[in-house]
Amino acid sequence: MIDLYTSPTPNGWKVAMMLEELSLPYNVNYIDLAAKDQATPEFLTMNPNGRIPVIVDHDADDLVVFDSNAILFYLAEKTGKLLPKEGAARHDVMQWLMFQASGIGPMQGQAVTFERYFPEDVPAARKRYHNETLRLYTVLNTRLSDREWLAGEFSIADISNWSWIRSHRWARVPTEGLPNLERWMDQLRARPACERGLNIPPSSGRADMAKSLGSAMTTT
Ligand SMILES: N[C@@H](CCC(=O)N[C@@H](CS)C(=O)NCC(=O)O)C(=O)O
Repeated sequence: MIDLYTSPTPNGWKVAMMLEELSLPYNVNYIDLAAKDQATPEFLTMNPNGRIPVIVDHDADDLVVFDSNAILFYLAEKTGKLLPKEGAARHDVMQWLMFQASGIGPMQGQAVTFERYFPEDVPAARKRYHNETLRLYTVLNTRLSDREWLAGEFSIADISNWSWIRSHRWARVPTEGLPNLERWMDQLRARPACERGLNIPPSSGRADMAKSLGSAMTTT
């Protein structure tokens, strides 16, 4: 059994979607970010970075793994699914996974911060993060022009990137004019396991999204 410590946020949904895709049994432990559950001494022993998501795998000597992409990688390795076992295909998935971790996550997170939460309006910062996020979307749109998924078969790279890009409106970054990206998003939306993962833990809606994406200001 796996314990998942999470909240209704893009990084949290990644892991819930993965667990649903893999049909692995797991318990959901809701972490209230507004109440700072992620800053308690108990939580910090699991993740010294004080961020969700975290898993504890009780079938692997209570192994603790934090950071959403590290968790996706761990679960893919554990099950032998959604990541090729070797060769060029494996590196292909890993590079698009890292594209999310080092590009989409930080840039889109900052775009949301400067669009919606920063105490002052800083037009240069808003422009910078908007343009960079859009540029990254354009890279994905080109990548998807001749393939169904980002890297070979459906993989952890698709889950990771989509979990953020599906919230593009909250960042006020458009996807109009990026037809391959929109087609890919529709494919992900049509997967029942991904749909289930997006409701774990249940969200009270826009307010949760606001809190979680706002908090990305201090993260990624
Ligand atoms: N690189 C980390 C980032 C995790 C992260 O930023 N989590 C946010 C929610 S999406 C969080 O826990 N924020 C709480 C806070 O800022 O205090 C990952 O991918 O897991």
